[in-house]
Amino acid sequence: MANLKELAKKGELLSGGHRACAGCTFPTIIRQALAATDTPVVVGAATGCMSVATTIFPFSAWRVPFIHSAFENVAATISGVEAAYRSLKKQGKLDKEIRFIAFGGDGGTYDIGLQSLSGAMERGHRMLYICYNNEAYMNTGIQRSSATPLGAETTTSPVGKASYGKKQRSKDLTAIMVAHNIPYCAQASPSHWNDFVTKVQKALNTDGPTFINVLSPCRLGWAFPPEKAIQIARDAVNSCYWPLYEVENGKYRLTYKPKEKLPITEFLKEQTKYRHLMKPENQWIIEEIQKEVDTQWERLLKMAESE
Ligand SMILES: Cc1ncc(C[n+]2csc(CCOP(=O)(O)OP(=O)(O)O)c2C)c(N)n1
Repeated sequence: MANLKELAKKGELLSGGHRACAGCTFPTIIRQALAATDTPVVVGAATGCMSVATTIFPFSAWRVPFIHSAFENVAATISGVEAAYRSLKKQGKLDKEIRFIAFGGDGGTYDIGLQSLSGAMERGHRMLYICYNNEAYMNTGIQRSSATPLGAETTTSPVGKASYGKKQRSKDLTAIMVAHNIPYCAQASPSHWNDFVTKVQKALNTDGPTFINVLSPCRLGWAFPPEKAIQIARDAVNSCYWPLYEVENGKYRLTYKPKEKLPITEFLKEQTKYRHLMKPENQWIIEEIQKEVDTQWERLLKMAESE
């Protein structure tokens, strides 16, 4: 368990003055993740909103060493840095404890960077990969990704007479990462800071590859008033749309159980990308989404109970 007073004393490792939209959740995610570190860290980020908005040349909002890599290879970049670190340690040229974190958006993680992420995890580098998942390619204008949910409107899954938005469900990347048999894997949300910070601490203390998928509501692509960002993340968790759980050496554990499971409409209704679903002719899509959420939640409960 993280202690808020202790975390606050550490100071922030992401400065103000970056160019993220007001109400964007990734600055909160970065701050929470870096607050969890006790040793120096080296961070890499794939091309995407996070790298673009925090490192507009010649400035950087990062108060830690930072490497911007291409869209598809931040996991390879950071695994290379980690390998060099291990070599220097072995040669006796370095004795500091340093940790390595790679950040990627869902486009850079679920889609284009999946091969480099899979490779880094399989090779067993001691690094944490954090996917900040805003469920679309936001930096280039809200195109659908494989993390975009069923029925969501994006510029490449537009809503109109011939279309109700994205026709496919989102890929379950967390499950794909669990299938890599890495020692630590989790889902988190910035609305539950203690849960997230504790997960980052656990991941960084794990001697091996680790992965955390964090939901990152996007003010622009999901379209909600800036002040609602964290509430929307909380609704995602409380509707069980985005369950908080961890898988440690193959063992599933729910890290948060909502007292009252909200209906999925509570989460959907705040976002413009689902506005069309509120029409009677699209009611069936909401029912589909609810069914999928219920099925996945039941599955997760069973997985956690059977351990
Ligand atoms: C190989 C490659 N394809 C496409 C692009 C163009 N591009 C840059 S950022 C981006 C979208 C990033 O989306 P995501 O990873 O989800 O991050 P977000 O911007 O949503 O934070 C795209 C398509 C690129 N830089 N490299």
